[in-house]
Amino acid sequence: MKKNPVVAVVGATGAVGREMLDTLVRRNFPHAEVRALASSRSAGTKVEFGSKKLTVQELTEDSFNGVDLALFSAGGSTSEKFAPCAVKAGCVVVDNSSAWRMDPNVPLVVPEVNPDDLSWHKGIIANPNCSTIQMVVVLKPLHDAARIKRVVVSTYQAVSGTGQKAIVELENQVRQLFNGQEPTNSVYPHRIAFNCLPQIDVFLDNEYTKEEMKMVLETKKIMGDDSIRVTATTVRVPVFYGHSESVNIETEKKITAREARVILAQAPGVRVFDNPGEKIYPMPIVAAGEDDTFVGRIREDESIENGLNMFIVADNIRKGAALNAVQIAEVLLERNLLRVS
Ligand code: NAP
Ligand code: 3JM
Repeated sequence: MKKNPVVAVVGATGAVGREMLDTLVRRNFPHAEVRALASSRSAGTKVEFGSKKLTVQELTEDSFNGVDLALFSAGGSTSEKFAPCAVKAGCVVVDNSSAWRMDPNVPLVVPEVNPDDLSWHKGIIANPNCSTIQMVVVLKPLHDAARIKRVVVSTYQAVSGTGQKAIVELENQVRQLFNGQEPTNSVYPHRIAFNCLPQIDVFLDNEYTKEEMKMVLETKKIMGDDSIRVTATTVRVPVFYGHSESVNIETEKKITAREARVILAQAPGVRVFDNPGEKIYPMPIVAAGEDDTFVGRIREDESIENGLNMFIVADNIRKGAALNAVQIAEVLLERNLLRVS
């Protein structure tokens, strides 16, 4: 593509959509025009785009005429319905929902890990789940060095992962509790303030949640290795921004904690934040508002022959969603892949 692309942000009024617009500005993404799309509820309202304001338009089947690139973050059902319309109109879609992630015709991409999968896209590219993204940027270099056989992960996920309404629910509950009132909930099945919920997304027939199975299946697809065994427990915690993960890996080859730190220090998008003597380790308050994925508490698992434990934290709205999507768009542009073949 020689001219700058016309870009549409679908879900532009949401937690991820607003960050998409900010990320396009911050990274100076080349564009001829940017359109902000959302539901009829917010049509006519304004969203910020750098120093400008964009008027939100209602998403319809005709929204993609003349659009080259659409960044979707308006939920799975909107993606299922409208991403094919966008592709039909000649637009390349980067979709943030889980709707297309496991479709064998759709690449699932983290640019630091598997950018070459973009070459076979057929119009839709899926952005992985937030918890999966931050885990694989750290696991890939370790896998290349020592081959990971098994991963055991437990997550501590921020409410912003659920969207704007969940951010407001946590704020309200904290205020209600401090005022001696009974907290009310509508987004989560239980109180989230001063609590932890071991349920993210719906329960499946195997008794895991859908969020847990996203981590299992997406990790294998992105790493291009079905032999890696993954098991996950995903938990929502009363944190506004930043997902945390306790990750245990078992490797084929021995790798010391010191070697892992050296490897990860050179890994793109990863910041080793690991100095226990100085009480330096990743935390949501460290990663929020940052682009990098932070890794620390790296130590050898003394219960097995070849294993490591680590703690991984990233901004779920940035690397977990908007930033990864814009990085995908940057590679598409660089490699002249912003076209539907
Ligand atoms: P949010 O704050 O609730 O925002 C939802 C956005 O979708 C709003 O802009 C809303 O527009 C729009 N929308 C909802 N229904 C629509 C419809 N029928 N037609 C057009 N627009 C519609 O949620 P969020 O946190 O930004 O997340 C949005 C989606 O992104 C999630 O559902 C999820 O699929 C995905 N996501 C992915 C990751 C990841 O891990 N990669 C992380 C977070 C979210 P209105 O203002 O008009 O209601
Ligand atoms: C719907 O933190 C989270 O809840 C995960 C983000 C998310 C997703 C996702 O990306 O998997 C929130 C709501 C979805 C989805 O599309 O399934």
